[in-house]
Amino acid sequence: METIFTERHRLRNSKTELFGGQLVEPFERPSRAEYIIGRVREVDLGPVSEPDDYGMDPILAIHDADFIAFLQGAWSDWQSAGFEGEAMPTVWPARRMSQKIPTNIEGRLGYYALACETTISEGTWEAAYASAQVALTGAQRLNDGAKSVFSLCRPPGHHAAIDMYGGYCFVNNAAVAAQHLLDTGAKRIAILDVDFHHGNGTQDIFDARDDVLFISLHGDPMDAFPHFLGHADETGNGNGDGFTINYPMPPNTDFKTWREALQRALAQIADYAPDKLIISLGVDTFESDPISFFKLKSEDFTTYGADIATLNLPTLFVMEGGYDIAEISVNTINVLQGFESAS
Ligand code: SP5
Ligand code: ZN
Repeated sequence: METIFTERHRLRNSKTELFGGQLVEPFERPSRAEYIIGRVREVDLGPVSEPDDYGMDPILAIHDADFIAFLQGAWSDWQSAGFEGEAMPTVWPARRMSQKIPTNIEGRLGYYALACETTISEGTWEAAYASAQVALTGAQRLNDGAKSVFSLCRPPGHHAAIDMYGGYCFVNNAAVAAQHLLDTGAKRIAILDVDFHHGNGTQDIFDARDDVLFISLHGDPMDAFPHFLGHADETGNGNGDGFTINYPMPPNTDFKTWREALQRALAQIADYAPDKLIISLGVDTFESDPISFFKLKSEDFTTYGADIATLNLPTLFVMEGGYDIAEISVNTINVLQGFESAS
């Protein structure tokens, strides 16, 4: 399997995350991608290629232009305001308040943020842009005939919505890739999100559409981030009614239960008969993940990679979360090798 990767991910290197009331080193850090690309090379998964540059249009096909302009300017606006730390919001347009977009950077951060743990730092936009290009290049490889591709995206994307960032995500890489496939001939795309966290951004983007089936397996939002989307009764709206499917699961869910949800999801994808499949691949379902509460073991990742291969669809794996840095590389590559061994 070919891997798409760029060192430009290192441009996302924020120093602070708000966690447990303290500023800590971010869980989403450059070493994550270095561990994973190291394992790709160690097991000789396949060639590693640089992304091509598809420009801004595919990003603007998913995200609002004012939101993207905000991301592009946020760091310099924050610096111009004279702040010393990294950019984070402290105030939001909460219930019954005005939804007008402020001119001031503190107001703008609150308007566009869905969470404040994720600070914006120098280079964040440049890395997010490069990460989207990694996803786009992987998608195009499927168009060019590849059976499967691994887009080693960093920063991740699935929490980024039409006009919101947070949860370590800025641009929704999987959504950008899906739209590219639709714009280049596909009629139906399925996105299966196996990250521990609900893919609220992807759900938001395709909520009212029937050309993308979105299915997510995740920690119940009653107990887990992002807390405000991902319930089982969210099934899509308008034309999209029935094309969003959520499998929230409780703390300590083990692989047996998780795999039953996966099997149901795979059957639903088969019924939908998509042209291509995108996996939002987060490995924070691992039993030792520092911020999550599922109990998957390393060998389970191999098993479910093989399960996904039974769909026999052209498949793009887009990297999302996974934070136990010693193990994420093994678990990620286990999914890809499990898939390949069953293909
Ligand atoms: C892409 C992705 O996986 N983003 C996840 C962002 C989660 N950020 C908030 C984490 C809050 C975790 N609270 C955990 C308590 C652990 N005891
Ligand atoms: Zn996650």
